[in-house]
Amino acid sequence: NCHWDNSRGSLIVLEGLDRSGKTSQSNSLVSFLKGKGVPVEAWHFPDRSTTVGGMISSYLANKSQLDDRTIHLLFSANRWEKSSLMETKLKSGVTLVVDRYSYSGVAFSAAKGLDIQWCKAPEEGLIAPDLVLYLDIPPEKAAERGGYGSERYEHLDFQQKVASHYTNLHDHTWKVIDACQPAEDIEKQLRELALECISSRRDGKPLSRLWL
Ligand code: 2DT
Repeated sequence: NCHWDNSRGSLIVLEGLDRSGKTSQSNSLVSFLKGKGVPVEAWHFPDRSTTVGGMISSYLANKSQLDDRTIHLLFSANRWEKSSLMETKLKSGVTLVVDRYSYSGVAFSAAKGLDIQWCKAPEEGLIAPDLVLYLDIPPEKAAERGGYGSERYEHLDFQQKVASHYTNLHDHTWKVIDACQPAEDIEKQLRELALECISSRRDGKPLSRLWL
């Protein structure tokens, strides 16, 4: 274990379709980094623990109805309400591994037919990730894995639209990982990419902001 102090933490985001393996891969990555002595926390959006998160959760469970723009803005508000804590953590040297972020926000709402620029606007100014790990799986394969729950978006035709919108969001921070590989191979690639990202933060690269 080397010294991770005197540098800010990294913002590492995992994205991908439902059933791409995102959640178990982020948990495994966090345990690995902890074992390396990296100060790290696992985060997840939507954060269902807040008042806004409660509204989102009830919408996802089909227990409440909201129009597409309203729910979009709530997802965004849910990131904004966490953004100052996020900044404090990163500046104090804690790396955050975040399961879903603004890319889910845009891809899922755009899949409903909302304008992409409109979808991106409320995300502008949120902290930009240092690294986005995209677990790439064909929607048909993800559906074959089974285990779609009863939540609103867990249908093949909708996931196909989401996948096509994710493709348009790739930028220089993205690494696309083939999510059809054995879990151990994916794990290994994520670990390498994360460690590389965390060590390069020691050069003091400042936090940047999304989409400005
Ligand atoms: P989880 O199954 O990961 O809890 O996600 N979603 C998520 C959006 O539509 N917009 C967002 O900004 C975010 C973060 C993806 C629940 C669902 O919420 C969708 C799946």
